[in-house]
Amino acid sequence: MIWNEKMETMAAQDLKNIQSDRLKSIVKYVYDNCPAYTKKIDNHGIKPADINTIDDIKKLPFTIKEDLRDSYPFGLFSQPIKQLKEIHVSSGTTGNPTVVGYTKDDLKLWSEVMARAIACAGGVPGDMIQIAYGYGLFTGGLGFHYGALEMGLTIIPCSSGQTKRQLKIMTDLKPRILACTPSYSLYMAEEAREMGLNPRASSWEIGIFGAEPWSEAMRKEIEATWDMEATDVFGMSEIIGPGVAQECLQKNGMHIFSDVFYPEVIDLQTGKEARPGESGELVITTLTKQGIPLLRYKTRDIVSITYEKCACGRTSPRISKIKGRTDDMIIVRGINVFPSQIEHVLLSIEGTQPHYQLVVDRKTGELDELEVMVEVDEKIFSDEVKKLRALEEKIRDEIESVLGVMVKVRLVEPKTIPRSEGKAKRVVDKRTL
Ligand code: DLL
Repeated sequence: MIWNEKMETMAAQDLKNIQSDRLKSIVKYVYDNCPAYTKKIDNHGIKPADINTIDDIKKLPFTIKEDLRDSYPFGLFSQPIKQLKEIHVSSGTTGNPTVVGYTKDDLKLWSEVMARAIACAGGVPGDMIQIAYGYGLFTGGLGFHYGALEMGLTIIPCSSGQTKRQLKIMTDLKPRILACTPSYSLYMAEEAREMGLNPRASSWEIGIFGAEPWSEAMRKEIEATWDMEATDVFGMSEIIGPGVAQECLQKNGMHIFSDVFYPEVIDLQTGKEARPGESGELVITTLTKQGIPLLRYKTRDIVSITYEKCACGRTSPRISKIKGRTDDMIIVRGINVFPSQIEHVLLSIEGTQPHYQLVVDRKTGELDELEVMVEVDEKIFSDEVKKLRALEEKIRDEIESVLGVMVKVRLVEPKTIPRSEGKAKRVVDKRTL
């Protein structure tokens, strides 16, 4: 079902008109209510009156993560703190954490877009959903919770972790929808087998997986393992949390709810708009948010976009799977490496598991070394050394041909690589650059 027929199937020109009206209002709103934005817009040499249609968005300055950090904790807010009904804080690796907050209307918006997302994945009112994203300061658990409430689902708010208990709950209560990170769904499958359960017999028919990168090959793996439809959900705390974009069952790009989150894709080299189908950095403007609206926020996520109508009937643009980050991308001997490229190779090779970790190191005076640790299944691990070597070589050759950089491959026993109940840690960078 389509949750909001009007907004999600609107003709292109009508959508553009709404986006134009909303952009005009939001620019004036932040200019009048947030001194940091007043300054930013003034410094950019424009006035809110210069913004009349959605195409004028290009006249606006970008907002970056550092703007949020520099104005920590509340400097980019457009509403007094007492108007905020909920605050989330994400820990960064360096410097101040990022603080975001929601007014009552923002919470309504979040519920609305998450209801759209769950419907887009195939959920209908009356379904039971097991939410195994973390609840708390992370936006995953509560975002799904609000959307499910809005939709009229029966919620099991498991949060992440306590895997055996999750599986018992699934077996006994028989929820139809599972929401968690893709890597956690595979971890749960391992535990299920250990408990003597057959994952393919599970009650889950739909999975809504996101918060971390995953590949098409990983989707196939999850779908085959659990006998379910695995869909991708995208979002980030700064914009709203989960609920920025969601795949429908065509599984051909994530519908971005562009009447409220206006997307641009910016070419990394030229800084200009990338053509549809070409990769670039996703930039989002929140068109209706009140607490902490952001203009042209640079997400650091690399995607491509298409404006073609989807067979599901929705007219919203669709973004590709996240192809990498402008920052988590690692550079090894001058070559850009995305963990997703390696994942892709591993999943195409028999016997390897989609549990892997990249370790980058640089000894003094030497070149970067990239080691790929790959788990193999029990059967392969107990094979003779000759066979293991051959498999290592095969993986190495394939990775090297994709990346164009030398790598070391180390096969490790099942369950050696640390599992995560949230986002998997794919890269360990030991270099001091
Ligand atoms: O991860 C929000 C979320 C929760 C999304 C649950 C989906 C499901 P943050 O913790 O702020 O918010 O992290 C945002 O995670 O910029 C992406 O790099 C990455 N990310 C989120 N969804 C996907 C996805 C939540 N489907 C950052 N594929 C984003 C790849 C994703 N990366």
